[in-house]
Amino acid sequence: MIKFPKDFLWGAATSAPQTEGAALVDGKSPSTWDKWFELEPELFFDNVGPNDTSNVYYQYKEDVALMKKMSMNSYRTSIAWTRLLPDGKTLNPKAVKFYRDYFQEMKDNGVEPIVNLFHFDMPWWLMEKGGWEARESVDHFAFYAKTAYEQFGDIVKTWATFNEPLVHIECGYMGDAHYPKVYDFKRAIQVGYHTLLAHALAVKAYRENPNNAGQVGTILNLSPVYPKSNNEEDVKAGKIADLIYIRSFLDTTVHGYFPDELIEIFRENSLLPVTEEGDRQIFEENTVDFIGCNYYQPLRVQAPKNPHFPATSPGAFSSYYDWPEKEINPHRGWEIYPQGMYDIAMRLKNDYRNIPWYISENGMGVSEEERFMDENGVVQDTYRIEFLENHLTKLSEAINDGSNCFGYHMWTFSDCWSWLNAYKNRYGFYRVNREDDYKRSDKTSSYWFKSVIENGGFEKTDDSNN
Ligand code: BGP
Repeated sequence: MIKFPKDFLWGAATSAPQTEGAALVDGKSPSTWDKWFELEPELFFDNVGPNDTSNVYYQYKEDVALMKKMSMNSYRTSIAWTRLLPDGKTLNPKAVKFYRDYFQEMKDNGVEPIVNLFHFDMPWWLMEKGGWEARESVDHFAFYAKTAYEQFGDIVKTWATFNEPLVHIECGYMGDAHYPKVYDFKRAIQVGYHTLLAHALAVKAYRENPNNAGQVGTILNLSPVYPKSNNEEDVKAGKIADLIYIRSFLDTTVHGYFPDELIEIFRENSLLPVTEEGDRQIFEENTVDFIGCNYYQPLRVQAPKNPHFPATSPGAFSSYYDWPEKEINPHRGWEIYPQGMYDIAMRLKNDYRNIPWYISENGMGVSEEERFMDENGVVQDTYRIEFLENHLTKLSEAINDGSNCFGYHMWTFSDCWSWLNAYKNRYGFYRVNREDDYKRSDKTSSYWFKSVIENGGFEKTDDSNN
């Protein structure tokens, strides 16, 4: 039997822009996603945009009832900045009502809300001023955070500042999966710096108000880095990738400072961001209470194929390594590697003062899941159960080895909109039948997970191979 601690948090995660819909309704202003869809709808799978997601703005009660049915004790979503403060300054009473009702509905049904402030959804008005590249964004964010705590802090006791800050930096400034889709490492570093500073100021805002008696943390995508081999060049590449993708976020938010080695690399290559006096102290004084770890896949690297200096991209320091033995989820193209969950759990224990943390996302996106629907309309997602079993087994090993993990959240609860991929890949415990008034229907993983929650664990089946 794989057993978990008694008060373990069991639940699922999502975000406002991926579920709510009602993108420009009741006073909400556009985010970069709303505007980008207006400008280039053809980039979005099946032309489905953020105005047409899972209708949670109107159907949240239905979802919360299903959470209760599954015996879940916690759930993470985010607040849309553009709904709460459409112009960055003026409180939107309809947003206050919606979120208060939604979070209270969870509470009333035994589901603890974990609320995140930023899930890739930069307000358009702020993007027009430069987004996270502009220093003023950090003060706007701190004001938004303070407002959210004031409006919902009596109901919500666990707050996260950002979801996966690496992603809007990397996909927006070193790739084309997020707006403004430019490729510029130096600008990306500035965006990263302001994001982390905004995070620290949001932590500060929480602690400054004595009425805030809960926890504040952040949610990072932590993909453990594995070099191709033990040869010196590969190991060095691994070390730098780890500095850029993991330590720049974890050291700053947990320890309160940027790693010296990273500062040195940026200095040598004229990549240092613009900072202001006093910033260092803000980082030092505002470390987190907990970490949420989103774990999907590891990061495998090797010595850079085409080293070129001065560095214009992280590719100058390491190259991606395609491990021939990897198991892959072909729908998303992501490696499946449960051992990575154990390794990151032990890293948090050993290098990050065994800080309290939880798995805030882990899951498997599969396309055309209607193929697996049985005659009763239930999606037989046995592949998802196997995925969960294998990851939870590794997580329980890490807990037994002393890692301070307090929960597990699956991505996601009911199928949701996945950015440019829209509804291509489905991740939920429940199917969202968009063509049938967004009705929710069961997948077998929801029955399996309910029994795990109720039994505090599960009996491992023979055919799972980890
Ligand atoms: C994480 C994000 C989520 C979610 C998930 C699945 O990186 O926090 O927002 O989307 O990944 O990825 P995708 O939707 O790209 O398939």
